Amino acid sequence: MQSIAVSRQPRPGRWAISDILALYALPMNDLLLRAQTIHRDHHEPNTVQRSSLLSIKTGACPEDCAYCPQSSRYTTPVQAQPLMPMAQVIEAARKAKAGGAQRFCMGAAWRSPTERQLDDVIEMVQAVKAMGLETCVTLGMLKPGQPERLKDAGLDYYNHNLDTAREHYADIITTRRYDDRLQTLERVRDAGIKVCCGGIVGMGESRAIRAGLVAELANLDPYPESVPINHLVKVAGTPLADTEDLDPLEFVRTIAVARITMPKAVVRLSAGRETMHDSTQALCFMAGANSIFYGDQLLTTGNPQTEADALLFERLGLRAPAADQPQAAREAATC
Ligand code: SAM
Ligand code: DTB
Ligand code: SF4
Repeated sequence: MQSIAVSRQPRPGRWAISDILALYALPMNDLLLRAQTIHRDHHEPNTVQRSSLLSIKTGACPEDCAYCPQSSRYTTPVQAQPLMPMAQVIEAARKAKAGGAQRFCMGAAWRSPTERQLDDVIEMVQAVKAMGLETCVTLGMLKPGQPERLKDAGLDYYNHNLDTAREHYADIITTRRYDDRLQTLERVRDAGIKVCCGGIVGMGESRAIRAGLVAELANLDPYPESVPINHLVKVAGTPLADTEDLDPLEFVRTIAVARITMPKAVVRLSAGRETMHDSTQALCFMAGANSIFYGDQLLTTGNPQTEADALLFERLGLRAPAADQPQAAREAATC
């Protein structure tokens, strides 16, 4: 019994779920002030980093993630597509760059890539990197040696989400374990690739589960450089298609709590913006979000039109950052 109690105590300087729940419970104005103050201590204010997404291999995924339209277990509007030819990837990256994206993220609906599949992705990473874009891929679980191959190809970020709290994981995904995810994250970190890791809210979870997800992320040592907070995109045919709506202010609170617990991370307001009111997005930026997915498409679902985003940024006085780095990191680099 004692060892269980001890293992639940956070190490010094780490976040207890009770501390995170206390943040969630603050009056909204106090929470936003605290998040915005921390944000300004570590980041250039009024700037938003932009990443574009491309699904390079779509659907027919053997995993059973209850939120995902790409799982082969569910009948959804997604049409499976094999690995995209290189020329199409380059064209998409060219368009993304011309549209103002700083990073190009390529996603594949795999449980785990084979060496042969990785060969193809490596060529894509090299080509996109050579275009002067930052590179990110999300390919599922990686075996030993695979992160090193991606690092050698010039990969900047690997996206691999924890998605929810450990205790909620088996309700959402049964085909892999939480520790499998953590193992890939450790391999990516050890290879010297920057970590992009976040989760999804609005899957019918309790606030305690949301706090548990944030605690897992914030207690990674070090915590991720990039933290995507996705709002569930409800897709017909998936088990979560009819999930009750999350209060938008609870989503804003989640962004604020991520900002406070991971001060230097770039917090991305990720999936779910297409149906999100502009005012909610504005509150998310006030709460410390400083990145978005930019472009009309996420992987298989829609995202706001780039023109609509440009207009929203103009209304909010937001601009692209001078460099895709937290201010503290830039200052350290120039000292
Ligand atoms: N198969 C790889 C994996 O699972 O890591 C990479 C692609 S997977 C689609 C990347 C991430 O997309 C998931 O971890 C999840 O966070 C997010 N995602 C998938 N479907 C979503 C949905 N309907 N709403 C919000 N986020 C979603
Ligand atoms: C992340 O955290 N969100 C992105 C990206 N990483 C790969 C994916 C969102 C997917 C939303 C559903 C879809 O378009 O298929
Ligand atoms: Fe497959 Fe990734 Fe979708 Fe899960 S989230 S079903 S692993 S593509």
